[in-house]
Amino acid sequence: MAGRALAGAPAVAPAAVTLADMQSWPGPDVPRLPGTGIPLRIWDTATGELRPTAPGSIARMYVCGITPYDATHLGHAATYLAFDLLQRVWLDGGLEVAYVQNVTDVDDPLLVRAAETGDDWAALAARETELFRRDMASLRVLPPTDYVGAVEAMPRIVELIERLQGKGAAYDVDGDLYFPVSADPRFGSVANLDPAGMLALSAEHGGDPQRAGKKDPLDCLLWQAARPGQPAWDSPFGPGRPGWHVECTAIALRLLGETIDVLGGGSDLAFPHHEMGAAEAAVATGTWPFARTFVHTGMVGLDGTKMSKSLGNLVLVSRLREQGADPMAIRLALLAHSYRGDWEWTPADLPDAQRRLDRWRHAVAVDAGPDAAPVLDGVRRHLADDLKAPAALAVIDRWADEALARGGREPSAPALVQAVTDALLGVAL
Ligand code: 5CA
Ligand code: ZN
Repeated sequence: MAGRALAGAPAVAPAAVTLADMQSWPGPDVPRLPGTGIPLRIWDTATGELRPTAPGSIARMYVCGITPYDATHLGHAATYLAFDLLQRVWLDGGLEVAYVQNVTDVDDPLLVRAAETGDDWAALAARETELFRRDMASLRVLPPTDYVGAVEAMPRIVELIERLQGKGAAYDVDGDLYFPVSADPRFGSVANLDPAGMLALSAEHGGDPQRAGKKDPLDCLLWQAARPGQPAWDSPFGPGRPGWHVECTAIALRLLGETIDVLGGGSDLAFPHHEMGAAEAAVATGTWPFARTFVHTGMVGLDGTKMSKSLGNLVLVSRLREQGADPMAIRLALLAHSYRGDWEWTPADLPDAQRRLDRWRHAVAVDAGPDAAPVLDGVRRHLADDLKAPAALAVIDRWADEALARGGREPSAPALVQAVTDALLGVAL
């Protein structure tokens, strides 16, 4: 989004600097609720504990965005919804939120898919990013303050690589540049894996532990020299394109500063992506930790396997919408699962959510209902406690059951419940 962006150290006012021309998506208004929200505690992967997020007046969050080579599936949607809830809790607490999300609009999986289908890689990325925007808008996911493509961030990525070079934290392997993980004495403290676990995940998620000439098999690519038939950008290191991790690190450092409150994504990003990003940032800035909390969502599966674009076992948000699903029912279906654990999508999820949505809609249509102050309090408490959405939904369920079974005497209660589901759960009734 060509909008506000932040530069420099924490606790500065949003500056008029911007990195991006990439458009975000239209966000819904978030109603203000009576009273004040509760400060958020959330599970931090790095320390393995629930931690308070205690930002200054501005909360800074970076959430890894899509690699746009295929359509948004329910796993992506569940992940972005978790960070949407997080943002809603912060907003309810009166914080201003600076939220940056990237689009990995040039990377191996995108180039491979484009080559397979004979598509132009940039056109494929543009098309799938546009579909993602529409999916996010339909689900009422709050947009990032800045939505940034890797391609448009190229000068910032090159700057960061130069900065790492200046610290002696870049070396050449046959023309490609690598980041030595040994440069960060705290390397490994995000995902806390043993060496065998790190090697396995590195191979699985875009790393090249087998490549000869590296100092450590885990060292990750900073800049890949141009390959025939692939897009390349000029740089002081020769024409080429950036490695994946350094892209996110560069965008986050540039727009959010040296220390952010939350670095987020699915659990498959904890290692190597966020581990490498945190190490690169720490070496470049001399500041640690890069993020006060590393927040990871569980993987959504289908038929026993993680939903994944590369495997193709997908339930697409756009397909469900085409088939006539109410986006608010899709949203409720995802919120019915705790964000932290892995879970399986089943055919019952959507009809169950639709029934719940219908019930809530009937309940808020009554003229007067049971007192809704405990609903506000309950939903606030559950969400501020590690985003316990299923428990928050149960609070609304209880009020709706009561309203429909016995009615109530509070004429303002239905409107308050509606405002609570809108502001905190993002569900428009
Ligand atoms: N572009 C990179 C991040 S910089 C990337 O991982 N893109 S992605 O399109 O593969 O995934 C986008 C987000 O969805 C990531 O946070 C990823 O962890 C999450 N994600 C992918 N598959 C699932 C799934 N099955 N369940 C939950 N979240 C998922
Ligand atoms: Zn990322």
